[in-house]
Amino acid sequence: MTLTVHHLNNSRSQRLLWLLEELELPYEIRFYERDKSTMLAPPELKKVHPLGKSPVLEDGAIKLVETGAICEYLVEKTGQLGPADSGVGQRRYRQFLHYAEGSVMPMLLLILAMSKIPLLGQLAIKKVQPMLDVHLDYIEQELASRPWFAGQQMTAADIMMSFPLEAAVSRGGLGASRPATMAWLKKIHARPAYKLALEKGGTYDYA
Ligand SMILES: N[C@@H](CCC(=O)N[C@@H](CS)C(=O)NCC(=O)O)C(=O)O
Repeated sequence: MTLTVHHLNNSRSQRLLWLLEELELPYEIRFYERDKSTMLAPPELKKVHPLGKSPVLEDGAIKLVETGAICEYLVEKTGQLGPADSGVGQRRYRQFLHYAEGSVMPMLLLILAMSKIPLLGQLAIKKVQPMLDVHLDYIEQELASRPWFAGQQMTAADIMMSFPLEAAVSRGGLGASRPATMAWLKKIHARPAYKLALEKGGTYDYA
């Protein structure tokens, strides 16, 4: 059964394409374009799922949302890109799989929303930035001590962490002062599967 990804341009769903390329699974993409003024997904995505968000993965009769849950589903289905060990590696894997959307993305979304509000928005960003910095410092510390988020091997947790860290470069002040994180970003961007996913997914301003 071919998998179908409902993919919004320039969005978090790029991660799912990368995951599928790493897993070498066949899939087809249905493309959706953001509204140029609001940047929101087009209404057709609501016909696929009531949330109208991307990604949505269809696997036969199964329809899934939430990138982290989709990662877990595909890791379980293929037996690949999960943690290499059942102890500390597994705990780190689970933590970072959820941490990406649960803790880091909310800060970046706040910054994005505030950046659209003249003057007051800039003041609000000054409050949020130190909160994001705590996360970026923690991530830097973690990546300075091992090559991948879960341990010695790349897992789906790295794929989950890609979008928040790419977004943090574009709007969260992530840069040369956090060399381990920047080296990790360079490493993921060099992966053939990452590049293939970029070719297939269309516009993506974060790579
Ligand atoms: N936590 C969800 C977030 C889904 C989400 O918000 N997707 C964004 C893409 S960056 C979206 O569809 N935005 C369009 C909209 O809100 O209209 C996940 O990780 O899948």
